Amino acid sequence: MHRRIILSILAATLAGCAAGEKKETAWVDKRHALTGEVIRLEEKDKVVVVKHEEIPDFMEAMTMGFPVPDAAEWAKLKPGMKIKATVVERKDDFYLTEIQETP
Ligand SMILES: [Cu+2]
Repeated sequence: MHRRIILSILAATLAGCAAGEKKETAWVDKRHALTGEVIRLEEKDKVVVVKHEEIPDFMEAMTMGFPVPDAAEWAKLKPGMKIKATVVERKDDFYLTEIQETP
């Protein structure tokens, strides 16, 4: 009986802490415009390696990999392709979407 009450209090306290923590670290995904060129495709991981221009407030110009979660977008990518896309920056990772080929 007591044990159950104590467990309930503990659960309520933990839930309170978790809610508080969530509020403090509330994250809103950020979207950044990317311009670059596809260098290669890492098929197994669905990662496209892009030589991209500077992305203001996010990163300088470099060559790096971006996960592409959308299968239809992935299927269109080819090495040498010039692209514009959106990098979605999440709390712990990022991915590439809204990929468009540019001339
Ligand atoms: Cu980069």
